[in-house]
Amino acid sequence: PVHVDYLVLGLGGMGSSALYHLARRGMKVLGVEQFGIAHDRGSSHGETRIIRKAYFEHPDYIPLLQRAYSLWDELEQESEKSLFNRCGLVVAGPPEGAVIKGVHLAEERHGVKVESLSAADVLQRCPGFQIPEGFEVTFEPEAGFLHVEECVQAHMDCALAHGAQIVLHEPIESLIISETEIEVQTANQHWVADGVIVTAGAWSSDCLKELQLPLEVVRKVLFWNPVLSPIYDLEQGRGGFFFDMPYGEFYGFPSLDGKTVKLAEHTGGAKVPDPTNVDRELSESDSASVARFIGEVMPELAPSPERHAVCMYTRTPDGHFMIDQHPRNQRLVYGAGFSGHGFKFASVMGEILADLVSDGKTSHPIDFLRADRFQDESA
Ligand code: PYC
Repeated sequence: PVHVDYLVLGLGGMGSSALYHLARRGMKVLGVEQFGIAHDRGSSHGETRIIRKAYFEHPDYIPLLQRAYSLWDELEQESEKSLFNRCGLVVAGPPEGAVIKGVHLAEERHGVKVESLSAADVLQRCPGFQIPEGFEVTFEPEAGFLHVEECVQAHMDCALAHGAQIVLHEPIESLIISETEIEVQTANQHWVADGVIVTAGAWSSDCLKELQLPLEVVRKVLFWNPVLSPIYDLEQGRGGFFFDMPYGEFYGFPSLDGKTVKLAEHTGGAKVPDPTNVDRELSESDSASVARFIGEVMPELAPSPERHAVCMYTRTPDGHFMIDQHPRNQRLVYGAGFSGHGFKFASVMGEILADLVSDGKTSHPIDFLRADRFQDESA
């Protein structure tokens, strides 16, 4: 086998960032990807991803988000690309629901800037939305969206500029982990590495079979529906939105092209037995819940999509990420189970994974994301 210092397996949102962070520290690193750069086969495609700090999932994510914001800014400067649009985010739901309560917890614990919108504010801030009876509406002005493929491309471009090497279109066949080194085999290559980062998204369980990670991959459909008026346009000052409805959570973005709005259901999704062969065709039942949401909340949007894309969520049992090191070899590091809300963290996750593989530790507060929380449950 050919010796390499560091390998990063999987160059999507998280892997491209890990590659960049190792390369910018002057480490010798090789990235391996089974598809191309910024591909549309995994979980880092579809034009846009929400970024926000009023993190209703758990307040412990907020310190990581503070760093993620700084690193996205740095990446914009280094790549000279526009990656982050701070258009703001409307979050609406029942005041006693986990989403609205979580937004207020973020405000209280970490001072995240959030405005509570009155009915009159709603008309001004988010016209074109019919707010369900009894809902509370908040607006986070520093939230927005990331251009997802451009972010992956920027991390890759900057990683290559710092000397990273890459091998594309090379699926991993096996990973052999001993206490001192890690062997990686593909159809054409055999490497032995001092440290390996696994950021394989929906393929993480396959890649790390012996760890039996408690991950479930689900199919998610993203929709672009035609607008009936310019009311949702980014150019008109509109932001993103996230609604906690009684039948699911729905989110979307302002219209970037003046013709369509991208939106999707965050909850639900059919289990994917084989991520390489996920069904990418649209069936009638795929759009039913989004059409219902549009009918109830977004009267200026057509209920049938003009186009769609299929991506995957890799979910953990509690919906929180899994960042850890292999119990037999701490130099095998993985970031997995981003559960459909991870992309905004890619900038800081790359830094954390690079810390773990090169130093064996990180100063970032990630204990709540370690894998042993699942062992504790079954003990
Ligand atoms: O992270 O805000 C988010 C999000 C919403 C839907 C999917 N991810």
